[in-house]
Amino acid sequence: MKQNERVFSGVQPTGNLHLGNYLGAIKRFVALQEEHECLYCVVDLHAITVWQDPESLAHNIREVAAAFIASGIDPAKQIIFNQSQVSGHAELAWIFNCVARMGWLNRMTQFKEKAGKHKENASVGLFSYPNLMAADILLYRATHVPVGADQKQHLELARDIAQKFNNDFASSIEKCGHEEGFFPLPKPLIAGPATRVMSLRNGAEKMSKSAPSDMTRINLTDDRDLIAKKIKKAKTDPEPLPSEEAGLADRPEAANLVGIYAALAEMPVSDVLAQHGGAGFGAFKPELIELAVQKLSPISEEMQKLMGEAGEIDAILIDGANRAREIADPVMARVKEIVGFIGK
Ligand code: AQP
Repeated sequence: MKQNERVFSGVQPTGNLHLGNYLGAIKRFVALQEEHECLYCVVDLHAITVWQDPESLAHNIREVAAAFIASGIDPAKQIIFNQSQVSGHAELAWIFNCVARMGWLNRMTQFKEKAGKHKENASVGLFSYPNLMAADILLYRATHVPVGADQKQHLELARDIAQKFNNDFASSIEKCGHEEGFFPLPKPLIAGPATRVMSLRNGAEKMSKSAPSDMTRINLTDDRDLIAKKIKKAKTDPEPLPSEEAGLADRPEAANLVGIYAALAEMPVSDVLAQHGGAGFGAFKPELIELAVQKLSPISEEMQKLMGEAGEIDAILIDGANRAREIADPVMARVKEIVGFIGK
């Protein structure tokens, strides 16, 4: 790890954690922990930008923490915590509400998709969600953020906010004796064959927690039978798999299943096609089912075990929050000084 490098990322506790969340984010969190100092956050403040039933929210917070641990993140080495326990996230988000511009947020496609036709009824929090996300990252002056492709635009906004803060307060930053470019410009880490896992029923739609049909996604809590059923029923086309990647163009469902296979097997798409090119889905799907069950079952079994020990999960989150605060509090104190606030 290079000096001053720090990884931050978050997952919303909104239920139905799925294969896209795992391959696009959580699996990559695990890989990064070997070489980096990492903070992995259950972003519960983000979750309430749309209505959450309080009892389900508490369950879902523990479930995301359980998924982190069951996937292999070591809570003793890295920091696992839930966002609402560290008040700096909300405090810095407010300051960023005053740095970010309406025009920037108006361009965010996720808000447009989530608010849909009922924009006037969406919460103000849903609109300013990207400012909170910028605060999550910059509160720890994190430099690298592993996310799925859907978060690229929000990451670009976080960089714009960091840059504008650094510019707007440049003379104060200097006067307070802090280094020029107080906030780093965080880099998105979006790589690999599964940065955008698609719905199993429609290759044009992202696999998502909120899709009404459970058949569109593989949940991390699904058992062997359910995984098999969902993959068997996944939409495909009648052609056999191509032997070259170019042959997947205009075949979104086929590309999705091959991408999932590649990410689970940790091999490039070209190798998957070298092995399975020419096979029809009747032959490929059982292979994918075997692989998915082999990789996901240990995680779901461990999650189930951990969920039976809620007290232990809560203790891990409290410990993580204490350690997160040790990094966040001095940053927040400096931000307040830079902005011109007085007092402790
Ligand atoms: N389909 C996906 N493929 C790859 N990565 C994905 N991520 C989400 N969906 C996919 C990544 O998972 C991380 C956590 O996501 P989140 O829970 O914070 O929020 P989200 O993007 O809103 O997740 P969903 O599942 O799509 O929920 P809804 O249905 O509410 O919109 C992020 O790094 C995200 O990129």
